[in-house]
Amino acid sequence: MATKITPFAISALLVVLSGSASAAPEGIASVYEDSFLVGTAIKSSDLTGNLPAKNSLPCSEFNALTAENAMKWQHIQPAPGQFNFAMADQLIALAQQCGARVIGHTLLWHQQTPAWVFEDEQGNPVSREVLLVRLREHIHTLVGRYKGKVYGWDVVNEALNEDGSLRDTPWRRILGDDFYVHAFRFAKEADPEAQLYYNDFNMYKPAKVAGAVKLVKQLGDAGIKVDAVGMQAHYSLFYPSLSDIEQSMKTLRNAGVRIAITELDISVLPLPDDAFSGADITQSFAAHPVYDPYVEGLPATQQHQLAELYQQLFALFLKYADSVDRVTFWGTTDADSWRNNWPIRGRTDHPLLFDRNGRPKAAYEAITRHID
Ligand code: 9MR
Repeated sequence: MATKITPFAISALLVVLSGSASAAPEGIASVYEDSFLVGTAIKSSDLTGNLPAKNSLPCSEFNALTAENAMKWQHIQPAPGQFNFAMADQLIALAQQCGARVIGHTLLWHQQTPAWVFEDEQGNPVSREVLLVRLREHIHTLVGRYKGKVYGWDVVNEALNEDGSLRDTPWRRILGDDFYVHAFRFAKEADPEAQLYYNDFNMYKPAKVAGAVKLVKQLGDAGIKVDAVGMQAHYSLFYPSLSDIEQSMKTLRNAGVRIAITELDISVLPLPDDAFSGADITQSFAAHPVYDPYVEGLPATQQHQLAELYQQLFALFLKYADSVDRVTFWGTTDADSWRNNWPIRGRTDHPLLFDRNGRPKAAYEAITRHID
């Protein structure tokens, strides 16, 4: 692969070396613009008051924006028929201001979906017919409102178990094993031009990625094209191995499936359990100082390890650039990251490219300095 040193990469390096807090004139997205989009997740507090300024990091560094929470069912339709688009509208406005694409997240998920969706007035499970009507209305209303404005939707999120089988959720229990086909069909009806994605964590596991390929094929048989499979990429300094990630990317590419890295972050903190992995928000462990060693800041050794791992990951993404459409970080600064609260609440993690003061870290330098 050709080495590319852009003027921006050099100026980014100078910014880092000089310790300047100012954002580079062009962002990381411009470094990779010939290969894939580079995005970030926007937290809800950035969508409630004044929008982040044009020269703020989310705007100046990235060219794809995902709402971290604002488009989830519980925010969009907290009660039957009561739609709340305030934050989602702000996301669209922010993306327009920044010249970025909007990624919609997410239409069907077993988390962050209010209980009423699955229940009748007595609290009993609704029928398949009723749930289909609710799903259709939700998707048509949301996707229809942003038709032509949202570039692509995470239509179905985290529907698979680790062994690649379908997860047991109210969606599946009530609608049956083809529940996800309906979600994709409704999204396609509502905006035929929007890209449609299947998104999941731990996709570096061969069995899980095989489950995703199967799902994409079944959707294909139903006449629905899945534009990309989202590998969430909630990683750690301690897992997964690069070769496992590459193996999964190869599996997707060989199956003719395009790839989006949708929720990238790398925790630097000790794992509470050797067998621990993933992003299942129901997992949680008790706090203990031994699991929270970098409260005062990330020591140089770990800073370097993080930078090296990011560099290796981006080299891998470039190697598969013909199949990778986008790489989205799950947040912009370490202060905002969900990893500070998962799987142990209240820790000080350092998983992203910008520190708690919005200053670029060595990891930023490593992936913007040169790409090869
Ligand atoms: O980062 C999100 C966090 O703020 C929310 O509390 C949580 C529950 O809605 O969701 C987090 O984002 C998740 C994403 O929507 C789907 N994949 C796993 C992410 C991390 O849990």
